[in-house]
Amino acid sequence: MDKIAVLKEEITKKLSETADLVDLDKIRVAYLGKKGSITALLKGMKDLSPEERKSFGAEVNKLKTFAAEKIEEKITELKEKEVEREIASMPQFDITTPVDLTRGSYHPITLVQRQCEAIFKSMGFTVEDYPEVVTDYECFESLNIPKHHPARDMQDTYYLDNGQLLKSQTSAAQNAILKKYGKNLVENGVPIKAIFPGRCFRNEATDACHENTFFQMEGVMVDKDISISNLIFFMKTMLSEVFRKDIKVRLRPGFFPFVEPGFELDISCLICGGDGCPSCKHSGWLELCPCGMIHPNVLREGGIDPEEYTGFAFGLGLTRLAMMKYGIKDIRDLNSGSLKSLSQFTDDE
Ligand code: FA5
Repeated sequence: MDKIAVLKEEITKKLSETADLVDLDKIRVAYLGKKGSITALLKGMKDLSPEERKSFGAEVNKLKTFAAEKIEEKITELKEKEVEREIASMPQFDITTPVDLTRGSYHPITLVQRQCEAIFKSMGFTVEDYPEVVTDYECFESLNIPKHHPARDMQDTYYLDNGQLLKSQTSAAQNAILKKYGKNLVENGVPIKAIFPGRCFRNEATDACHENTFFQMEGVMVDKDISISNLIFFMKTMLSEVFRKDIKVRLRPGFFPFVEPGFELDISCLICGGDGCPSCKHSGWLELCPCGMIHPNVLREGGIDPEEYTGFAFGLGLTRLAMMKYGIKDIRDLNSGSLKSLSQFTDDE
């Protein structure tokens, strides 16, 4: 058998026996490398006669191509086997088996907020967003609370060095909303109907029903001939939709410089059933949603003529609403970050 046939057989045998890429590379170097057997055959051709060189050269080149192709094929084969081995060595699991994944859940305040938004949207209100850092003008002066007005004492908050403050009430957005939609009201007769939920801050001693950081949801409606009956209708609709059961409500006079007349809307405490407990300061009632007819000065400051238009505003205590809806006894649990207590609530919409 000639040298070429011997080498061909040898390469075929070695390739069939090798099972890893490192050995395979050694075979490549042994035959096709600088000092490899096939390379040596090519180098030796210089000693042949021109005729022999031609036919021998063609044979050696065929062998070289054969070896290169077989080595490439083997590389592909071994790489595929390696992937198969890796897959086989991966832990096997049944994807249909139920897994114990701890699922996240919405915060009770988010749930109540979303529910209120849906209720008011369905009654034609827009939902507005508003910053947490506001000016003194937004939070107080535009709301008929000039500097040094005693009503400010109830809403001490956190002040920034530049004079801005963390809003103590969502009413801080009223002026901007009146200005934003006032033109559409005056020129096109489209009533202003907006709610704006948001986080509020107060420098407040905390107890079971007071937090220094809590949520409110403001609502305003302005048009011609808006009266207290419109206000009562929207408040009643909202509460019956949120609680989906009869709850005792009382409306009593309340003072806020930005409404006239002003009311406190309280609900009978759902934690104690009205008997009195720490969640309702032992009164049996919980202040939930102060409201009233927007003061003429506030309308005027918002660019709306109080001789022509009237409106109502309310400031729903969203955090307290969440407490009542979910039977949370202590408001401080809501900011506690305790997943154990917070994750038990689900969206029941
Ligand atoms: C206000 O903040 C007025 N801006 C509400 C308003 C709006 C009146 C529009 C008239 C017209 P008050 O300070 O009472 O009012 O707060 C409103 C509601 O927010 C309260 O009834 C209560 O539900 C909630 N709230 C107030 N302070 C706290 C607190 N520290 N912790 C938790 N909830 C609070």
